[in-house]
Amino acid sequence: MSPPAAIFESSPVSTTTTGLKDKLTPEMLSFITQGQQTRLLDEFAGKWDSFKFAPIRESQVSRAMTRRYFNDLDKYAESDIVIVGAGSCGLSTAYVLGKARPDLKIAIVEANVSPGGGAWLGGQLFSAMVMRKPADVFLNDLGVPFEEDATNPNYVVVKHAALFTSTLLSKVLSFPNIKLFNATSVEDLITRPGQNGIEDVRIAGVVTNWTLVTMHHDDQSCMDPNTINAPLVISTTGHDGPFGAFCAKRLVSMTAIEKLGGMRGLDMNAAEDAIVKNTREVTKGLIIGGMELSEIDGFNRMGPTFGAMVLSGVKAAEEALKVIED
Ligand code: 48N
Repeated sequence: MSPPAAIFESSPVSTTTTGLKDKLTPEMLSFITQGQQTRLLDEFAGKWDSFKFAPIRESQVSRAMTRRYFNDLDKYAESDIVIVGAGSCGLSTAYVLGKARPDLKIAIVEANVSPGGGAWLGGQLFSAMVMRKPADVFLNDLGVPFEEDATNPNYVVVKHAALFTSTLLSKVLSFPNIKLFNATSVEDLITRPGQNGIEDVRIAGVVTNWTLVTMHHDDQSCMDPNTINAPLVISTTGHDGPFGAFCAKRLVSMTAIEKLGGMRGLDMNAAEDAIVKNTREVTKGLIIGGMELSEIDGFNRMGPTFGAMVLSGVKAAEEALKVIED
């Protein structure tokens, strides 16, 4: 089927590429007919000699960045919810909460410059991401295309993990009530005394610092941290990496819980069900989800499958709404 001539009249393709019309497959064509076609080539083609950016003064760039950042620090110093860790579980939690409660101020604190945690690859160096059903429900809601596997109806495959993570990240960052503080670590928890001493301590926010400072407290003079007050913290800091399972480990070191359960060996079936079902408020004001939970409860790990991460995010959001409404 040759593409309708009208499309080529208006698109740059017709001015720069001859004979392409017959090469476009219907799928390639769909990118043009769905309004994906771009006029950028037309916009700039042939005009480079006279090209010039609008004038700027460097301080204007600096003020454009810093004014906004410090406004955000001021605004989110009192948040309704802090999510620690912008991996697949933390971002899924934020996505569900952002859609359910656009009135809540949600701060996400992520230690890495780049959020996304372990969800940029499907496993080892392989890009396809497997999610077991019913996690396909989350992918449909998010609008991420996936393939059914003809040989096995029990899972779906996203062609590249980065397609899932970048879509989730872009949706979360588009919510006006959610702010991501990346390259920033949670290095402690804000606490309030419980009725019976340390055992039922209430978590009331997080202590933060630039990640590079957090990683070098031992080899440079202490640089005091910053804080975010919030009645609810949701920790999804994963099971590995420089700060894996941070809040779980901090609860032990402050003797709010006796010891970690310690993550068990890999068992996909056992691990994914357990993590989704047990995502919960582990102590007043602190919900733990995702792989961090395996460290608390001693669950198995599931390896290269991500359905439990997104549905643990749904469960964490549901638990958060119960706490907020109580
Ligand atoms: O991706 P992760 O590590 O954690 P989850 O729970 O979102 O997803 C886990 C998943 O990627 C797997 O591990 C898969 C399913 N494999 C399982 C298996 O068996 O191996 O994201 C955690 C995020 C990271 O981006 C960290 O940088 C960040 O949390 N983080 C922190 N951010 C701020 N402050 C901290 N103290 C901190 N600690 C970790």
